[in-house]
Amino acid sequence: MNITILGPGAIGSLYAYKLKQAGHDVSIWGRSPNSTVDIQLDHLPPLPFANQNLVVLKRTDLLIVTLKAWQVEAALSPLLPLLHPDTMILFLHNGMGSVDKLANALANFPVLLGTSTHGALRVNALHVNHTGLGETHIGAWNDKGQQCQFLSDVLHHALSPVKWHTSIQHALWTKLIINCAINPLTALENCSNGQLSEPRYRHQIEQIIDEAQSCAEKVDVTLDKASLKETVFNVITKTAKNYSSMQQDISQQRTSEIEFITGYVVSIAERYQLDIPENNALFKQIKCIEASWSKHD
Ligand code: KPL
Repeated sequence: MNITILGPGAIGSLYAYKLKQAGHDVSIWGRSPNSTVDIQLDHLPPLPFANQNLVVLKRTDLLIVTLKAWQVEAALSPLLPLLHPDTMILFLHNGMGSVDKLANALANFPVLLGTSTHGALRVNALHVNHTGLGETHIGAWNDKGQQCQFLSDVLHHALSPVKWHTSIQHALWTKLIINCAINPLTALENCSNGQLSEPRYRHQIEQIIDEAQSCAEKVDVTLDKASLKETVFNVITKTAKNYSSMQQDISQQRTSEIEFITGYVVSIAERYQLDIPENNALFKQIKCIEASWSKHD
């Protein structure tokens, strides 16, 4: 297949390399001004990828969007008119709501949503390490996307395991709630994921999960509170040494994904008039930090 990765950060580069290794014709669409970019995975030899090539983009069968959620609208909008209408578009990033912002422009493409728990660390612009084996879950966003179940086999062959869901909302909300519980707290406390296993955080984390779960219920996604808590604390243990993406963004004064993580839950709560004080407070605190940078500019 002809595959393009839009936003070759850590996860995007990992997928680019693995798909190319599996025999696909893979190109990237990244920030580099170079027409070819070498990507190295772990200690494997670097592989060359065409970058920002319009001819290649126009004939791409699958576009995998691994940008940060807040970058999606601005980066994807100018590219959509250039794509063949049969191009499958798979969104694979933290957070929810980025696709809703482009709903009209995306309606005629086969669109899929996914979530991945693979650990990937970008050592530098050209080198990525696969730091933790994870899973990828994908499913359709629209009817045309429902016809693309074969994609899970294609991706599974390159970077297993990949699971297909007839309804992806459950998997997306589960990952969203994991991110709501871990990301803002680690950013505010400036700590690793593992530090959240200290008993003093337990009550707050449980509150965050309960509130987010009640929002999921309002949009007909039923999640079990007890197993959600178990899942969140398992992720904290398994990724104990990692620093969450939000901790890294905030500590480096980069815009975080808060709008699409906690902010998404806050927007659902507003719509259904639910009281979610813990998530509201975290949302405001992170937004306040982000706003303080621009004031100093
Ligand atoms: O997805 C993550 C992130 O950092 O964004 C978790 C699961 C919290 C792992 O660090």
